[in-house]
Amino acid sequence: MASALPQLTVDMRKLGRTGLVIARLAAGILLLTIPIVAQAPSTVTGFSVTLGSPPAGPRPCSDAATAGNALYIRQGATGNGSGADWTNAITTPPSTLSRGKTYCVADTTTGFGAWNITSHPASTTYTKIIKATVADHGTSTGWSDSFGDGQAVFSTSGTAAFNYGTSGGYLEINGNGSAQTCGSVAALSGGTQGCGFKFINSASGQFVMQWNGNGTHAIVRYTELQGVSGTTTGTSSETGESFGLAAWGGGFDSGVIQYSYIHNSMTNIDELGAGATVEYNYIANSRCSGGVCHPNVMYIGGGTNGLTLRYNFVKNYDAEGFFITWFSTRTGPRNVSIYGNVMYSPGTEAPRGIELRQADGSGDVNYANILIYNNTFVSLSIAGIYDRSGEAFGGSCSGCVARNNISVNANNSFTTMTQNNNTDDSTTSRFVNLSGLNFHLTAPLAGVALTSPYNLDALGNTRGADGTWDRGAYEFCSGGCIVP
Ligand SMILES: [Ca+2]
Repeated sequence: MASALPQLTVDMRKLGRTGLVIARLAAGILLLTIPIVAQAPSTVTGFSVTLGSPPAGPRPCSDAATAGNALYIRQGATGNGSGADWTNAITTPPSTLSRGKTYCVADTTTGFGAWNITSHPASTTYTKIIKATVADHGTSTGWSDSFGDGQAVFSTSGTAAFNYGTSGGYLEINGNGSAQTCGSVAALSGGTQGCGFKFINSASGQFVMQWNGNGTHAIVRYTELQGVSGTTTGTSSETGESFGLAAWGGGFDSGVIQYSYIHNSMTNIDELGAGATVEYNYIANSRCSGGVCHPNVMYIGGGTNGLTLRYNFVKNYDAEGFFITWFSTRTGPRNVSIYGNVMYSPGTEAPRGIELRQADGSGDVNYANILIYNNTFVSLSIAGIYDRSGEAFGGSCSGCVARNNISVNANNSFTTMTQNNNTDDSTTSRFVNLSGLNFHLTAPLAGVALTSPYNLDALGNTRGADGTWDRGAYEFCSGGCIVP
């Protein structure tokens, strides 16, 4: 995946099947050979990116089986239910998790109902819930490859399709996929969302995945979360307040959501705790219609102290995108880095990219250290970056900085923010293929050089390696970009 790529100037002509890259430092003198993950070669044709096959990644089920820590879950198994192998698999996801175990889960047939976890002993040793695949399923006893070529689905029309209702934390939910199969890279490269786990809540005003008050250091990856608002434009079928992944009251501290497809809830991510990372996700259809609802892509509230929000693709939503806000107390979100995201929402009600606003009748909320770098905002009828400090009940913003962003048909209002090298116009032709969701640039568009970790784009390209650090989510690389 992108993070594994070498952070050096790479000559694409020398990228071969041998697993070696000949890298050339800027000084042009030193030659290095660097081992990379073996995979089929990716290609760059103009700026149309074709992904290679996924690299061989971690094999958590196989590793757990080797270590003697694996338990197996398979709907319809007819053995003794001990979980010792696929024949004797557990047939219903347990409400009590055994700390440190790896639960390998087969494809479902009719689908499970809700998974409500009520007991999980506290420890910093991770417990893992892993989608079994053909390539990674642990024991072969009782296994059929037909158990590992689809999704494991959990659905409800109740409170939550997944609920973590205990305090232990350190839980990983992993659909065992790749950037090519789930999340923003797949969405923007013509892939399909083949996430290993899928949680569905078909009820209005409820939760798909709930970590309220619980779940420190949780990890969710290669997972699909589907809510109830089914339409992409026009009137949404959701009339209540529904949530995709929610962590009210301090849940999901230091949590990670990555390479996931989160869609069709009023607010798709809501109120994560301190220190969370949200990256490489495809987030779509944050929508609702009705008097009580107020759709946001991601509600970032006062519990947020430290948040990395990067490399996501956000499409089709009705109101605030990434909403920096709070109420009740004066301390709002702080220490938030938002970079390398694409937000695109033509034809929806009133989308804005990043909005900073809120207060209550007793005074303004204070936001601090909100950094907005190298994002691309397109077709957002209200705004791209929208700082509403200065309005009555607008809040106030200190250390809020916007640089190197591109807004096309998405007007910015920086108000009190520090800002430079941002583009705000209606030039859709600067993108390679807007209707095809290719937001790469057709030509350089110089921004200002920043420091690490802002020096890579979502595909792992080093910004400024060709002498020009470009604006927007994707670096323009003279001579071609490297791709996953
Ligand atoms: Ca460049």
